[in-house]
Amino acid sequence: MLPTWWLRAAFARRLSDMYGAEVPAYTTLLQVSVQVNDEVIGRDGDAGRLGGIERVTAERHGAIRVGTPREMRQVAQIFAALGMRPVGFYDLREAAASSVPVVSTAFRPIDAEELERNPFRVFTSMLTTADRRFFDADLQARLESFLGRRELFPPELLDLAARAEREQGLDERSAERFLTLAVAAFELSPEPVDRAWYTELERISAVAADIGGVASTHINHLTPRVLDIDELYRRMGERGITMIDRIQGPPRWNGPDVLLRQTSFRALAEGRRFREPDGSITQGALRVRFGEVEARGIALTRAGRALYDELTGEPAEVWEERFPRTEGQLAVQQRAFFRYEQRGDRPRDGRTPPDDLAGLLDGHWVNARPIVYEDFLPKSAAGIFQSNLSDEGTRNAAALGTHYDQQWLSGVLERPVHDPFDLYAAQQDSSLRQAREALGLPKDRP
Ligand code: OOG
Ligand code: NI
Repeated sequence: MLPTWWLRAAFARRLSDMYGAEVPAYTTLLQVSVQVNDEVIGRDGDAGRLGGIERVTAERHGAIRVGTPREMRQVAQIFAALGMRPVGFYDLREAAASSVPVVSTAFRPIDAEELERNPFRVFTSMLTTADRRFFDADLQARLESFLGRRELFPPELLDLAARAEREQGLDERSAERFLTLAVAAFELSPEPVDRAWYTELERISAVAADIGGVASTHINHLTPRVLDIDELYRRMGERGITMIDRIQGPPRWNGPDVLLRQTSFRALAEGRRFREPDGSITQGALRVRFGEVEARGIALTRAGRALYDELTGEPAEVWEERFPRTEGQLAVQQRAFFRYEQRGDRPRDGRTPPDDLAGLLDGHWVNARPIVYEDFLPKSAAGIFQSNLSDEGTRNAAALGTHYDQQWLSGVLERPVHDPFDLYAAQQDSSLRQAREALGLPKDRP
């Protein structure tokens, strides 16, 4: 029996091989990432603080886009087979200035142990076909009928996924079949694209065309993790690959790495066949798939995140004034999440440990190890979408948007959508309770 985590790791590896064959610049990005990571590990003894080199080297996130609640539910089933749960709700309609008519979640492992084994995550977006700001009633009807007719995932794949979820793994033969079908579902289809339909949607939004203009889905990008994203950015430029003009997320600064910094290169023209209005088949190209890379830092609490949101776009100097400058300050001010452990190496000399976190940290009674941010940032995600649109698209600002939220998504998926803050807080709290118990303190502070 091959367990869930093995299936996840194998899927991530095969998807990466497939994408490398389809988008050669991704392979270059991987090579440069490995180079940069090796160098950072070589020069910085503390580089493993936010994840061991083995995890970081294998670490990827992917992005996919689907059209309907039904397709979204099927995706959730496939990822459930891989131990990946929906976490977070992102409304990119609001976060993006251009026309990005989608709402999203991220499928990822949620237990620390599972994340350590393989943290593969997939940012998954769904087209908001009912949103009048983007689609009028006539287009909505045609779009939904087109999407309702297509089949992204064969029944055999979904059956195997349900079984893998139930039995928490698959026998070797079924696993092989499952992985083959799952990877194939995210390959670029050779089917000709209907030119008129695609163009009609593209006028509204290139994202809408990418999702609803074709009868299949595909992996949109795969993102490796690097330990020094500024250095990677520079080197990609040297290799002649043009990156977008900036790194999204916090600035490079003289303080702890927090949340997520990302950058990407522009979508490349890929050859695609088209069915023209007169029925003829022509050769053309589309630019939809790109390459992205990211550096991950410490997960922030709601209070930390509020401060981050306030400082968005501010330069390093402002961060140095306003953001906690050390991990210790982040911990004591409860701006970031840590895993706490009692220090066994410290002679107690008959003293009683203090009852507050600051005292425990100051007196070196406990160690605080940062909890890595495993999620995404809506503004960065919108920026990533946007940087790859050659055209703003159109939207009717006067029309009313349709409301979607985390609860609605849970209903669609028939699975709970987890709140990322709750997941980090649970990890932190249980570690702190254990540490306090080991120090002979009451588990919970009164
Ligand atoms: C997803 C964009 C968001 C990220 O890393 O923030 C994303 C997409 O382009 O489908 O992947
Ligand atoms: Ni991404």
